[in-house]
Amino acid sequence: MFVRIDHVGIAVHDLEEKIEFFTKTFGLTVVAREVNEEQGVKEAMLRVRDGNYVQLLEPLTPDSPVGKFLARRGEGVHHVAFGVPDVAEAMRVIDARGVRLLDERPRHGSMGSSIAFLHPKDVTGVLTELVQSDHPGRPLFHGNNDSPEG
Ligand code: CMX
Ligand code: CO
Repeated sequence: MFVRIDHVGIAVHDLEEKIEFFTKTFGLTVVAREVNEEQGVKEAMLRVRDGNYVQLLEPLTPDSPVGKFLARRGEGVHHVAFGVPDVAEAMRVIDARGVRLLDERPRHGSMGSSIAFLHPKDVTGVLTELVQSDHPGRPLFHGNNDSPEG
């Protein structure tokens, strides 16, 4: 059901400062910036290659998911996001396998994607995000050898 690692979400106090660090140190490029009120974040997507990103997340408020995480643990990896062809279908299957979904239905994610989160306690402590995207810069599969047909 997972077709790629779409992004690693990193919680930061100061988005501008950390964008500067990641672009200067690793040569990554910012491909999208967004304020997502529903998720309580100001964020930037930095491209590793098409379909694979680093997502930098600054909380909009201290009581948002990322705000609470920063207060408890400080800056660091907040979640891992996997690309799926159909997020609603993946949610249905995963729910049936007994993993708690944090979203009842897909929500709006970066670059026009549809996303849903799984409870970290049910995924060995890793907050897990599912991402469905038809963005041209986010191919479902990489190369011929990666295609589902083999
Ligand atoms: N990764 C792993 N564990 C986490 C976690 C994270 N990111 N955030 C919280 N937890 C753990 C805490 O450590 C805590 O564990 P203990 O009870 O063992 O101490 C437990 O979950 C509860 O923590 P909390 O601070 O009380 O947080 P809440 O239960 O209120 O919320 C969670 C936790 C995961 C349900 C909430 O953060 C959530 O709904 N997240 C999904 C939405 C989200 O994170 N959006 C921002 C990103 C948006 C994007 O990627 O686009
Ligand atoms: Co994310």
